[in-house]
Amino acid sequence: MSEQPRQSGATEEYDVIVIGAGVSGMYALHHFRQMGLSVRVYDGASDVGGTWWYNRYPGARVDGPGSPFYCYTFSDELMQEWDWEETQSEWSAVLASLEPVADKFDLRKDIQFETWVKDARWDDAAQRWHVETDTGVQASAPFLICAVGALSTTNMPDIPGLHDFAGECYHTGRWPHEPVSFEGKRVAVIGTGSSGIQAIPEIAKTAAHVTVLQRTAQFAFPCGNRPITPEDMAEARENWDAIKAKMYANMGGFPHDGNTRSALEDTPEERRALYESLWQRAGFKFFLDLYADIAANEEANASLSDFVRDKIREIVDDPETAEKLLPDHYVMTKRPILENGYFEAYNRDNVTLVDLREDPIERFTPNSVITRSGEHPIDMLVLATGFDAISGTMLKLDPKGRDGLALKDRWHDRFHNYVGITIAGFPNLFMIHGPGSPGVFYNMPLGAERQLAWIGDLIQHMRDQGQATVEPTTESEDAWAGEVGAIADATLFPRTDSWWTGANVPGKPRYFSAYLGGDIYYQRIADVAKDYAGFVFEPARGEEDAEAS
Ligand code: NA7
Repeated sequence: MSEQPRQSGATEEYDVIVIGAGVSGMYALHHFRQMGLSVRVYDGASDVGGTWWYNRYPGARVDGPGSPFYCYTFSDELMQEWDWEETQSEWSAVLASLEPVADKFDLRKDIQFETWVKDARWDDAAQRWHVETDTGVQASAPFLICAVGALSTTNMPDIPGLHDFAGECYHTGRWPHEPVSFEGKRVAVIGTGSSGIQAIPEIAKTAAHVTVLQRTAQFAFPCGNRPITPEDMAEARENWDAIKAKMYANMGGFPHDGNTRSALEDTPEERRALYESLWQRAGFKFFLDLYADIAANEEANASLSDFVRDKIREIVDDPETAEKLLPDHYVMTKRPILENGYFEAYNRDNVTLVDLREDPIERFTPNSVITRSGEHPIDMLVLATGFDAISGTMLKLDPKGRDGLALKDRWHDRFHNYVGITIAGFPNLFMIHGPGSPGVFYNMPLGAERQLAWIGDLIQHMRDQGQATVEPTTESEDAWAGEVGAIADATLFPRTDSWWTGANVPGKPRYFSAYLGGDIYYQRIADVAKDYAGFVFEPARGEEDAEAS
């Protein structure tokens, strides 16, 4: 293996092909290059950033624990050079933090942008993945890294007449790069997940009218965005080693201690007092400092749900609107949302809420949306309808493994995988943030680094042992599924329809597929790497034949 790509006929040959130049794909390129491998990355976008390159809708910002710790840890220099300005950075600030990474490590020279991988196929005789792009590139490599994003394939609603709508229509996950003006326009927004809830108050500032079409009312918490001062940055830089160690040891990959208490250890008054103080402080730390059993115990869960519902009633002036905004699922079992004036937006004269449960959409016309109760004339439609998440982009890629086995067929009933990274029948294919891994339940840049380090170690092990291919057994996949399922079943997460359970996409296998154990996952995969139990290796074809003769 070498750093230099080769050419075989019309096919470009590399050691590693990476699909996706988002946070994970960028680090994959750097990491494998450091190992002395030749790497090629393909991405449909025209620059780095993945999800952050696409999700540039108004109000889009980090809705996790936030900057400066939503970041790579592999280079200490980056922490010395980055200058974050806000804890909940806007999408543009996240891109502005990734672009210098691409510059510093000269990543772009090995990334082919505006190039969509339309076919990825295992060639068993050559023991290589063969990739074909929509720009006509043919490339092959023994290793294929699918850094395709957990939130990248948009979920488009199937509503009669939608395609007849003649006004402007945008999906939040594919927002245009040109400025979009809402000035004087009547805008309908479908979807009240994180994207809709971030966008609605921003759109309402200038639109003539906003009609929110809500299918499920959501629990949303104050975003608590605050400036990061030069002193904050200096402190982060100074203590970076200790902070990193804490991130590695923390359940979610953040430098945070968390709360190990049960809600049931406190009286109802004490619980309310805690919720109130967290609400006032605001930000993602609300969730990190909550009782440990909020998402596992019904009584604990109800105490927080009641608190948030009361907050919504307090904030929203019109009692009828407030009532429609009250969620009725277990709090935290859909992605918890950080909002910036979402509930307050309903106190404006130009925002109307339509509860689709009692007043469903019947159809679109060229200039309106018709719900059961009547017609709403609109100039613009914003689809904040989310993603075919976690497994959706792998299914869209639909790689073909041994004997032409299509991933869609392998995954028709569930997302079979081992350690959340590998799939039986798909040798040398590795997923980042795929089903069976913590994915969106962990600090995603750090999670990608840790998964890629593990994959790099496995590739090194294969080089040392003279092995050409690796894939898991179906037995190890089943055991892994049992482990993932057992952890999830101890919580309330599987009881709610969400994109975590695949319920937002009709026809998708419906179950909770993420590994909820946080940092325990990384201990587990480190244990697996001690002897790679559960995997089958094959030497290079020529060597196997030579041994047999
Ligand atoms: P989400 O969280 O999946 O939200 C999508 C929203 O769109 C949600 O309210 C859905 O209702 C609604 N939806 C989806 N399809 C329809 C149809 N057909 N009709 C009406 N309403 C619909 O996606 P986001 O983009 O907001 O957030 C994704 C993640 O990105 C987020 O969690 C952050 O981590 C970043 P439902 O709840 O399914 O009833």
